[in-house]
Formats: sequence, structure tokens, C-alpha cells
Amino acid sequence: MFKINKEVFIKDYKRKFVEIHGVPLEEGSDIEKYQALGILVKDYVIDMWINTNKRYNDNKEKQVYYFSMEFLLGRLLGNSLLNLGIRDLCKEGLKELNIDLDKLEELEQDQGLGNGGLGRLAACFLDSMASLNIPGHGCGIRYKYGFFEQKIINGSQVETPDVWLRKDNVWEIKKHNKAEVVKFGGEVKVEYIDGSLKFNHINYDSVLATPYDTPIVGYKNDVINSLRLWSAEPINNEFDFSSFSRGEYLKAIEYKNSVEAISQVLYPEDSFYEGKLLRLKQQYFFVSAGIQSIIRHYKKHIGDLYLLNDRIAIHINDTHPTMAIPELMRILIDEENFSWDDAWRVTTNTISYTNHTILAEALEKWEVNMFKKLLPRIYMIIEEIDRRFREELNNRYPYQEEKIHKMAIIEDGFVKMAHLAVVGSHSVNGVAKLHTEILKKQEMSDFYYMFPRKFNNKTNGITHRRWLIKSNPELTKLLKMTIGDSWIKHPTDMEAFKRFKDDAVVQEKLSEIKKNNKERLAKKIKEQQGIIVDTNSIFDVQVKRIHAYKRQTLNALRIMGIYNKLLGDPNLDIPPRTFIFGGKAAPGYYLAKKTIELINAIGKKINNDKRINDKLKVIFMENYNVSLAELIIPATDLSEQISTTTKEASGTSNMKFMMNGAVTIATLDGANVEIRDEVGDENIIIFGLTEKEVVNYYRNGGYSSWAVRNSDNRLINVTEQLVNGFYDQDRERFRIIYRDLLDYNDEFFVLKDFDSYMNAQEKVDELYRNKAKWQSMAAVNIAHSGIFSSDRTIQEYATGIWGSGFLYKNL
Ligand code: 26W
Repeated sequence: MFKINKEVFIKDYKRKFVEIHGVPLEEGSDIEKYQALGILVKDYVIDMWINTNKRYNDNKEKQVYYFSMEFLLGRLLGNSLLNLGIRDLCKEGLKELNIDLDKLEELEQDQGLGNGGLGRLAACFLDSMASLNIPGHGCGIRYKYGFFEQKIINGSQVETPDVWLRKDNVWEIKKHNKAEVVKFGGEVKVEYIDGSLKFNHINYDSVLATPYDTPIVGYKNDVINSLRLWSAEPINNEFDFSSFSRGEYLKAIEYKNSVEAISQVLYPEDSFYEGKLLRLKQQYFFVSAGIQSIIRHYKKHIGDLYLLNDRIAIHINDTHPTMAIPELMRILIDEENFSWDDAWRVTTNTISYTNHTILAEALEKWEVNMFKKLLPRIYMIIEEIDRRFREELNNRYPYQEEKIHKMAIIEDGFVKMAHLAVVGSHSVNGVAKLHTEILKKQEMSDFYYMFPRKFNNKTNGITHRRWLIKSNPELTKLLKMTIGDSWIKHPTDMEAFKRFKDDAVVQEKLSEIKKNNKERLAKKIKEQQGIIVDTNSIFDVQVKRIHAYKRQTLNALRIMGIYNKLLGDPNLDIPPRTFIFGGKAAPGYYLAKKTIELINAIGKKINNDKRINDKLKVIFMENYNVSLAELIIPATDLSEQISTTTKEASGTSNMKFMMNGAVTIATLDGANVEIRDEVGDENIIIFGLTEKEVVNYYRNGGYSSWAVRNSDNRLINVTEQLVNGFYDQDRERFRIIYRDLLDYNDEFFVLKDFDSYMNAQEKVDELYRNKAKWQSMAAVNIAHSGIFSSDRTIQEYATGIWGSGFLYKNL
């Protein structure tokens, strides 16, 4: 394990500071101090990084490559120090220099190259792979602008660009000599040479893909894996502009801009697919660069490409990197002279695929004409995959035209990426039990019946190193004091904490820790919005992307309902609550943006209403991101997981909250089902329509939101308040929400679940009043959260899909 003592660290740090900034430490600014520390940590890591790679090459260990359009890493300094095992030492050393480590850590910009759950999952997986000594690396895009920053102005979301590279990124290393060329456009010439077909791609445009590598530090095991992000550059970056004529000069600049556009910006859409050419370019760009570099490395260190799938595994995070399949086929066939059948065997055995959503509007399908023009050779290969697959379908289901149409890869002028991903990989997994069942029995049932053995479940997880040890140090200390620290390497050992669920001293300690974390958050709320919140109130939190299916609207209507009740009876005896929201809406998603406006309008009214004696406060936290999550989650009493059953594939914040001792109110959706199974019905509050009921409504109809509303006075009141000027003089402002719920028949059953949600919330009040009961529930939730560590998830991927890793080898 990496070893260093405090004195050496202090000396190194002072030296590094002077070396980088050229001024004495005492004269440096905080941001300079942060930078020096980051660069020093990277220095510490470099030798281990080289050694890890050398070991991987020497031992020819199976390498996993996790391809993802998104990696939502957040900040790296604190977690790298923690995983190196030197955070405490550095903290003390810096203290001697009068520097506060926590403060320096907060100066780091979040690396926000992801939208939400899918991108954060990829980041948790990198942490777990490194920590479990599994040779696994990320491959993605180095976006110049990450996920936009959200400002709330007059209660509405305003987007500003996330210029995360404004200051140097101390973690990355640019590898000029590892650049790859990616080809777009042109045509394919087919020739018949020596008895076989040769495919010659000509007249294409080349783009240079330059990798930036970031070290991923394993937990106290000397393993450093890599995250490789590709940046798009013109092939000849050194333009000699003076030699161009005027026309050529402008053309040259246009070309440079069009190339750089590829890695310019992360699409701020999640769960909604748009079919934009630039996004298709992005996908092929990083997939092609990634596969080429893997093959180059493989040929140098291993050699026999026919054994590729014994030595490497490539995982595709949703369908966004599906072109890994035809790209690998292309290289094997066109460049390595494989036969189709050999290339297909190697490719399908190398690639595995995770599905993250069943929302129809999120499924990628690219227009054939656009695809063909941008990627002529890749399109040809997909056509051939489709032709062979149809042949197989014809043999299996003769004359069943409709079924074949439904399952084909190219159909109705579109390339269907999910179909290509299923056909071209050896494993297809969902991200929670219920989600996988829905894939098998409904969304992908035709494929499941054809390839039953491909389908499997891998319930998501979260890294307990970031989401507990780093973000909740006091709770970590309590766990260590009560049950030791074996759970750090074996998270399910946290179950031992259950013994203390009714222990008065531990309960007292738990509530004190929660209170302190709430104070921390309250301070931030005060700073951000000037609002003072009561840390004795229930911190009732819903933080996640704003989306109709996640039902922030249900939460909002509930708050409106309670407020009405309080106005009717100001002495109503209910525990005070602070409702906290956070989350971004896709810039083009009008309804989601209106939902943010509604929450802010409710807050404005309620927070200023003296009649209700500060019993309720509504806070919308601006710019929800990984770092803010690390502050909010440990301070939460009640975790809101209220999506329409069947719609949330898994959810991962639900796991983070329980691990930090929040009690969950939830529908039986996604991983909430497994959380319920773990903690038992008495330690979670479940409400809402069941899967069967939802499926039945969707299939057979029979739901009338007007009828539901008209039978419930509370609903009549709250829906009317959306449009009668109660929350905004402009009666049209929330009309779209009203109409969505009533005129469009409430696609996500918000009104239907309202009553059951209100009752469940009353149960929360009752449980919260009984302090001992509440703390005991919190303790049980913590104790059962170990299974939701991404270490468990990654072990399942490694043994069940990738065939990689030496589990527990280092323990
Ligand atoms: C093409 C546009 C687009 C972009 C991203 C469509 C769909 C996506 C993702 C699949 C959306 C996503 O992040 N899904 C979430 O994945 C998490 C990790 O598995 C799950 O926990 C969430 O339930 C799921 O919504």
C-alpha cells in the first residue's frame, strides 16, 4: 500500500507549490494551493499507474473496457486521497501549514460529464473496478462543456455553459502519441481481389481523436486504472493560415470548427432521444477511437486476435456506444482479414450491453439516409448483420412477417440501436430485478424468447467510499466504533449494525449526526437563498432529474394539499417539514421547466406566509450536481422515490439515501422493490399503484383523471389552484401542468396515486414523532445498505458477464 509520512508530505507539498507557481506558499491563493495539491497527488499516483499497467500487460490479465457517453465523476481530490489512504495524514499536514483541506477540496470544479443516473453509475463502477482489483477502464468523450449549470432566476431555470476546463484540469494527462484517426463520410469501393471482396473506404474526412487519461485510484490496493476520454482535433492542428488564400482560409477555419464541434458539448437530454447528426458523430467518434486503440494495444501486447474475447471484454453503457459492434467487425474484416463468421464470433463474445430505460421516447433509432452518408462502411456492415438476422428470423418464424418487421435491425428507414445491441452482444442486462423482468416479459420479449440465455439482471449499486465514507464522516466513525471496519472492504458486513437499532446510545448518536449534517446543509441553504430552515423539521428530499415520470408534480400537489389543510386549521398538529428539491430540466423540456417554476412559486408563497408559523418551508436548490448531492443526502430524513411504477429502471439515489440513514417513501418501482425486500415492510413506506395495475391501465385503458379528481375535494382544490391565480397572478403560467394532468389524462397517474401518497405521508408524520422508532428504522436502513454497494454489482458483472478479475485476491 502507498506509504508516506506527514513530514515528507509537507516537504513535498511546499516544494511542489513553489515549482508550479513560482511564489512562496504563503503568498499563494487558495485555488493555487488546491492545484499544487492535485498535481502532487497525481505525482504520487504515477508510478503506481505505470506499475498497474505493466502488471496487466505482463500477466495478460483480461481487460474490461466500459464504453459510456457519460462519466459523472464529480470532484476527484478528496476521493483520490481517501483511496490512497492518506487523506487524514494530508489533512493534518496541511493544518500545520494553516491550510484547511476541506476548503481546498471545495474549490475543485465538478467533473460533470454526465446527465444523471447513467453517468454517475459509470463513475461508481470505475471506483469499484479499481478497488476490487479488476482491470477495468472507462472510455468516453472529453466534452469541452459538461452538463449545463442551472441558475434559478425569478423562479425559472436558466442554463449557462459549464466551462469546467477554465482552470487547468490537474487530473488528466494528454497522450499525443496515442491519438487515433476517425473517418467520416466518403464512399466505399468494393473490389473483388484474389477471390474475396475488399472494401475500400475513400474520399472520407479524417478527424484526429486525442486521448486524455485520468487515473482511477483503487481503495488502498495500489491499483490505478484509467479513464480515457477522447477529444476531437483537426488532423493537422498546426494550421499555417498565412499560406491560405482567402477562400481556403475561411474553409480551413470552418473545417477546424466542425471537427472541434464533435467533442464540444454533452447533450443535456436524458430519457429523450432526438436523432441529431452531431450526436451520431459523437458516438462513432469515441467508439471508433476507443476500439482502434484497444486493438492496437492488444496486438502489441497479446497478439492473436482470434482470442480477443478471452483477453478483453467491452461493455456498452446503454445503446449510445452500440457502434462498437460494427466498428469491431470492420476492423477484423477490413483490416485483419477475418472471415465474416470469425469476426462475428469474436465480436459478439467480446461485447455486452446494459439497458437503462424502457421509456419509448429514449430508444435510439437513426435515420438510414443520415447514417449511410455519415458512416457508409459501418452502415454496410449493419445491413449485413440485419440481412443475416432476418434470415435467422425467417427460418425460425416462417411467414411471420409482422414479427420479423418488429424485430429487424433496419426497419421503416431507421436503424434500431437496441436491436443491434441485443443481436450483436452475448449479454443483455437490466439494472434492477423488476426492470429486467419488464425487459424480458414486455419490452424485449421477442428477443428474450429467441435468446433467453443472453438476458440477466445486475441490480445497480453505488460506491460506499464516496457516498458514505467521504460524504458522511461522522456516520462512518459511528459504524467503525460499533461494528469495526470490515464493512469497508466487505460492505454487507454493515448488517452487524442492525444489532444496535434499538440501542439508546447509538440512536442518540445517530440523531446527533443527522442533526449536524442538517446544520451543514442549512448553512448552505442560507448562503444560496437567504432562507433559514429549521433543522428540527423533517428534511424531506427529492433530488433527481426533473421528469414527468419521476413525478415531482405529485410531490408539489402534496405540498399544496398540506398547505391548504394548514390554512384551514393553523393549529393543526403536524411535525414541521422542510421540502427540498433539486434537479435540472432538459433545456427543451417545457413541462419539466414549468414544474421547476411551480415548485418555486409554491416556495415563494408558503415560505412567506406567516399564518402557518414556519411549519412548512419549500426549498429548490440551484444547480444540483454530484457535490451538492454529497451535502444533501447525508442531511436527509425522508427520501422521496415516487416514480410511476414500471418507469424508473432502478434509481441509485434511493440507495445513497438509505446508506445515510434516511427513511424511504416509495412506489414499488426499480430498485425500491429490492430495498423493501432488504429492510422489510416496517422500515420503508410504500404507496401507489402496483406494477400489475399500471400495466393493466396502459394495456386496457380505464383510467380517467377527471373522474379521480372530481371524487376528491383536495384534488379539486389543488388542481384549480394551478390556474386560478393562487400561486401566480398569471393564470396561464401553470396551465400546461393542469392540462397535462386533466385534459391529457395524466399519463403518469399522479392524481390516481395522490390519496395513497397523502396517507403514506401521514404515516411518516406518525413515525417521525416516535423518535426511537424513527432512529431504529434509520439504523436498519444503514445496516442493509451494504448489498447496494457497487462493489457487489461489479463483482456480479465480473463473474457473470466479463469473466474478469481476481475477486478478493488482495484481501
Ligand atoms: C438518447 C438520449 C438518452 C440519454 C440518456 C436516453 C436515455 C438515457 C439514459 C438511459 C437515462 C438514464 O440515465 N437512465 C437511468 O439509468 C440509471 C442507471 O442505471 C437508473 O438508475 C435510472 O433508473 C435510469 O433512469
